[in-house]
Amino acid sequence: MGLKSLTDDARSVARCYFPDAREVDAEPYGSGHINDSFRVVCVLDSGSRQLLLQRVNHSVFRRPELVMNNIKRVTQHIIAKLSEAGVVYEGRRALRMLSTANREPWFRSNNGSWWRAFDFVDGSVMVHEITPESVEAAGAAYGRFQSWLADYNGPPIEETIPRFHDTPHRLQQLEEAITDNPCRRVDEARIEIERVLELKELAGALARLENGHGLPRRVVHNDAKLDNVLFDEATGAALCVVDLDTVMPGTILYDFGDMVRSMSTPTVEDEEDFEKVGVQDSLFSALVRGYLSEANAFLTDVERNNLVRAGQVLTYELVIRFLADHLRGDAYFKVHKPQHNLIRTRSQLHLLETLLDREARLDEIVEHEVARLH
Ligand code: GN1
Ligand code: MG
Repeated sequence: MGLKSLTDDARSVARCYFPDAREVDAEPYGSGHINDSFRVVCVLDSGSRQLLLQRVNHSVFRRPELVMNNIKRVTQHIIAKLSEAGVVYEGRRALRMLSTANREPWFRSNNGSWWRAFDFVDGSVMVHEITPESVEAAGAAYGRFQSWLADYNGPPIEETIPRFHDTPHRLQQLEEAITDNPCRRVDEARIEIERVLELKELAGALARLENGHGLPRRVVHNDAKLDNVLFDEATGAALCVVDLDTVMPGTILYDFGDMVRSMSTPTVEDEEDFEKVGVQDSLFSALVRGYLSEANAFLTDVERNNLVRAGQVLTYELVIRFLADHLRGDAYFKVHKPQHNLIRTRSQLHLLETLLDREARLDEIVEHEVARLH
């Protein structure tokens, strides 16, 4: 469906939340690869109300109702934590999911689409520029999010996408795509395929820690990138973590690894000038500092000692996923230009090479930042 008619749909879905709205306006919002998001303004008699309205991609999230339940449980837990800490909830430190006028937690349209709405966080912006300041603030925001959830003991948080960060499984799916070669794209990706297969050992690194070394399973975000943090437009402070669809049981290393992947290089995920792509000490140390400022208190040694490894594995995993999707004809990630997933693969592979080459230095940075806290 075209973006225009989808935006029209968003406008009419908003009326299921606010049937009395005098006016409804909607515009596409954000740059997610999976769901479709809209910023909606509803003009009501009592004033304007801004919403973040999203159509959930239900071929990715096959049980949207479980996703919404998870989000509800997690956000309620966080709001309770804030109130324990004496913070009056004013809608900016955690998302608040809205019910439809019929008191349903989501809206299912006649064509089978799933929609849900949140209050738009007032005065919030996304920050796309990767600087030591933005990265340190985002690292702290994810650390805080995890620490709030460290004692979560409410109703179960379901695994909504099975084996989401199971890297060996992702590798197996890639190998199948190489064998099937459904779009005849294997040849153009030969060099990348060869390198990914050479690095195979890396795939099982986190799974080995979970099985033999007591790596704890917790409730984690699972998509911890800079774009999923909202910042205060006025002060630049990180307000809250969003995009909670993949909040599921997992290890904190999934989140920290994704932070390294998305915030330790100043470049975007699909940077085509590969020479610019690579981990920078100043960004990496800012990230570790921000994250540990909130997370150090609850981390175990096995978690703390594998932060660098996590960055390598999660970057490797995304290389695998982008490459597999390229070979399968771009069925999963939204693409905006020819070979987009191959470009993403190459860019992330460049980053991975630097994370591998500079491992000893990155471990030193972690040690240094841990020592500063004692
Ligand atoms: C997807 O939807 P978005 O853009 O926040 C993907 C993540 C990837 C990310 C890469 C459900 O997240 O796993 O790390 O793209 N989400 C899903 O940018 O697959
Ligand atoms: Mg996401």
